Amino acid sequence: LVVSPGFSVLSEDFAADPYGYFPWLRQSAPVHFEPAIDGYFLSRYQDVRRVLTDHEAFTTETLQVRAEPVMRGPVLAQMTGAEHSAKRKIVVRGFTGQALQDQIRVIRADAAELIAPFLPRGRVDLVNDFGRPLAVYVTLDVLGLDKAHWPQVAAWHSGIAEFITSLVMTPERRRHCLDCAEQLEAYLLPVIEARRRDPGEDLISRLCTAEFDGIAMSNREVTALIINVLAAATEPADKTLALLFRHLIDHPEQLAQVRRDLHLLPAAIAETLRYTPPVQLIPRQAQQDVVFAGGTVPAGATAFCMIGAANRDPDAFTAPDTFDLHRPDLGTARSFTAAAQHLAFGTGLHQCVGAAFARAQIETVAALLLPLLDGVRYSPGFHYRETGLYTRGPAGLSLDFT
Ligand code: 2IO
Repeated sequence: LVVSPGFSVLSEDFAADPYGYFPWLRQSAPVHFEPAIDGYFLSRYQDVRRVLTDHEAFTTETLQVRAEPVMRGPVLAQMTGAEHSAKRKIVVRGFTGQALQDQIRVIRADAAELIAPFLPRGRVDLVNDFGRPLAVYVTLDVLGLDKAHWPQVAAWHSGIAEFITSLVMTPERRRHCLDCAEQLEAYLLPVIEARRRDPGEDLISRLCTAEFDGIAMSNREVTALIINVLAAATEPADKTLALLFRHLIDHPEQLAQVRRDLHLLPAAIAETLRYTPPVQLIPRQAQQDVVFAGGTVPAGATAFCMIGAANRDPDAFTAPDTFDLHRPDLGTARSFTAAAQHLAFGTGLHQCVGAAFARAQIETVAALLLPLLDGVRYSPGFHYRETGLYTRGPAGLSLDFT
């Protein structure tokens, strides 16, 4: 058994600054067992890569308990074989080509609308005033849902996200999260029925009209994929945008370079994802005993891949704790593809299906904001704080400009 005396991922100290613990974890406890969670935490780049690509030894079965109760059915990441490739393709088609071009236009319009009221004030909280509502707005547009319902959908989303991203949960919180999921399911059902009768160009219509093995998907299958997309497109979006601005403000030279040449934005986004991945943990279930240099993950156990720790492993990146959009080992052009060096989108068969969409979204919004937020800086008295162990990002980011 690999217990590390005195250390817990559930401690307040770790929550305050996980990055401070990663060197020690990789060095001295690369397979850290957490009794309260009954899970093994892997922090080395090569070990994480192995877990995510050895699909025989590690499966996504753990999502049956970690996600399915709030997804109301199986998500893409749970599927295997022909079903997985067919349904993944349906979702990919909803996020590429003409669909993506249309989405980019919608994203620009949504961002312009949401930032407008803050421009005359010269101050905006990039997370709470802008990023969070924008993330929900954009997701609703992609799904073809009514944007007027965004506060309600945002509330359901946060309950669902809380369920997926909690390592321990009280029965009361669990009940609250399940209530959110059930209400969202009830809200979606009539929409699904309507799209079956009268499909449009949106993702829900695509899911309703697509066939797998000559058969249309059931309401339960469509619902789960909608909630899957809703959670995956919303939860990390505001975090990534705020982290990008945080790092650029902290590195004024790189901010100036990006301002001068917006073609550097993809590199800045990729480096943000490497340096501070918004999804910090990816769970898998061991199908057999798996021996690592630092310990064994036993058959049946949950292994949590620590993406933030892996992305700062000196065996994978030189000067890993430095934010440098010019780093030669980043491979910007590949950073949003299956050949990415960083692990922010995971890797292997279940690598993020929305990576290209995520890039387009953050790039579009940042390119719109940078010229508007002239002289952008932290508001006086602002105290920076990050929250979250599973998904992690700034609690707020109050910025002044012009
Ligand atoms: C939605 C953490 C929001 C995914 C998940 C049950 C499956 C899968 C992920 C990401 C982001 C979430 N897991 N997206 O880590 O679809």
